[in-house]
Amino acid sequence: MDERIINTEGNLNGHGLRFGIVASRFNDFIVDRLISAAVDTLTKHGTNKADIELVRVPGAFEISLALQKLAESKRHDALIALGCVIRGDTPHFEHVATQAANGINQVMLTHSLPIGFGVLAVDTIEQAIERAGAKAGNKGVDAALTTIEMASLLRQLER
Ligand code: INI
Repeated sequence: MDERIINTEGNLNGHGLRFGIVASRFNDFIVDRLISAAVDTLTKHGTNKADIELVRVPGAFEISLALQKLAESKRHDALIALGCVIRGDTPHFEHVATQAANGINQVMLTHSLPIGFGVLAVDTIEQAIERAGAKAGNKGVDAALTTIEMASLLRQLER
């Protein structure tokens, strides 16, 4: 890295940061694992449990509306979206998964608030299990790490 340029990067120190998590109940046997992993990751990186607010919504389609209300409240440094859409369960898989992703992105950009994206969109239950702590890691961890880094980056960019 050229040391003459101004280099700004977030870090993984979650101390003093406040997080809101919006998680859907649909496929809760998967989503509950994402929530546990996300909360563990935040606390391992220094965030107080009292600074983590968990909001549950019925399905992935409802996540963005709850995120929007949390964003409007300005109580958090960053938000995390957790859910699980399984193609096998529904012919309107594409709508639910795409609208959830679009809505989350819209809230993030409208409010300039980082939102970690941990909504699984998979073909089968097996693939969901793999991404919720089995073979392919846990997307709750990935979403939490990304969110800490982006919250820390935005704090720096706002200075
Ligand atoms: N919601 C999910 O979170 N995951 C799914 O797999 C799913 N399927 O399969 O239908 C799902 N549907 C419900 C949707 O998110 C809304 O809650 C519902 O359409 C009411 O608005």
